[in-house]
Amino acid sequence: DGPSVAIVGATGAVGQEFLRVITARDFPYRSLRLLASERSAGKRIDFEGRDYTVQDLAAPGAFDGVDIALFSAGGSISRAHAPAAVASGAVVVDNSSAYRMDPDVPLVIPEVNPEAMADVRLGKGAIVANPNCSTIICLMAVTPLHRHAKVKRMVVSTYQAASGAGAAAMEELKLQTREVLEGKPPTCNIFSQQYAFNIFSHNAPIVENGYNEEEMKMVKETRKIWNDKDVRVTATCIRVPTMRAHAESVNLQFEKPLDEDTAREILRAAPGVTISDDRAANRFPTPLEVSDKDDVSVGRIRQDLSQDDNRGLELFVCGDQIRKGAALNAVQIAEMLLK
Ligand code: 2RA
Repeated sequence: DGPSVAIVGATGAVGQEFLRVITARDFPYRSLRLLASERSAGKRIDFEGRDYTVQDLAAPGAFDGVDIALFSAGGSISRAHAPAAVASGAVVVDNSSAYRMDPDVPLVIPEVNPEAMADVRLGKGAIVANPNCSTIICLMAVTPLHRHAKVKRMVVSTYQAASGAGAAAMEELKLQTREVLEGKPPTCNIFSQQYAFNIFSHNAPIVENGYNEEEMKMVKETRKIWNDKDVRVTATCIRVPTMRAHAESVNLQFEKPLDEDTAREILRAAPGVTISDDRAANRFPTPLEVSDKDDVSVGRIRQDLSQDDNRGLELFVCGDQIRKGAALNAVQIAEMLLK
């Protein structure tokens, strides 16, 4: 008697992770429908012992009877097809950026702002937006501290994995790494420059203020999720040659003093957060350590020595971009609909 679920983009990196997370969390779906653009329709996917054929999401009635539709197929697919799903009565959980800043669409991290989902319920078509992965990973660690001492300013530097650019980018990173080690010129199809043994400014387009779209997502989404239009946020997003987990250096300025021991206690109690902060062994969060894990990992917790009376804190956060940064967060939103 669970919900009928549709997955749009089941063949992509996040789509595949939707399926893994549904199994890992024993999500109680009554039926499952795999939808994709015509290009992928017809593909066969074996899931939980059943053989599914990916169907064309543009076909008439594609969303008939669907209670929850998980979308992760890019903004243009979401804009083209989410309204049809909503019209069929489905609650769409959209992993693209298409609707994140729409004032009528909740932008939700279940551990952070569940109240934003108050008006959403099964049977009444709606769209709920999944935040950008780097925003989710950052705010999972920072929000518990914000609730305690109110963040006045947040400065984030991200070190973003290949997975954020899709499965093909992950494959290209592996290919380039082999090529470079063999002294061959790197194959550059996804990015216009060598990625292996290199880092570069995030590939998102630069906007009129000189920031890129990835950085502006961090700024705008943080303000919407915290419902705080005044908090000062700035970011620099960098693509680094890791596979599927993002790392982020976060500098915080608080309205009220917050000492590092109190911060550590707050983070220890925070849902979905693991502390990895071993100064003696010099061991702190790493992308490899959090890969395929649900929790974000936080360390390098220390007072910001450039700020007065304990109003500044430094953190280093790592989180799996495909999992908590996308698929897990979306399935957790779906779980909220079952309560
Ligand atoms: C990235 N956040 O990591 C983007 C993907 N959604 O490139």
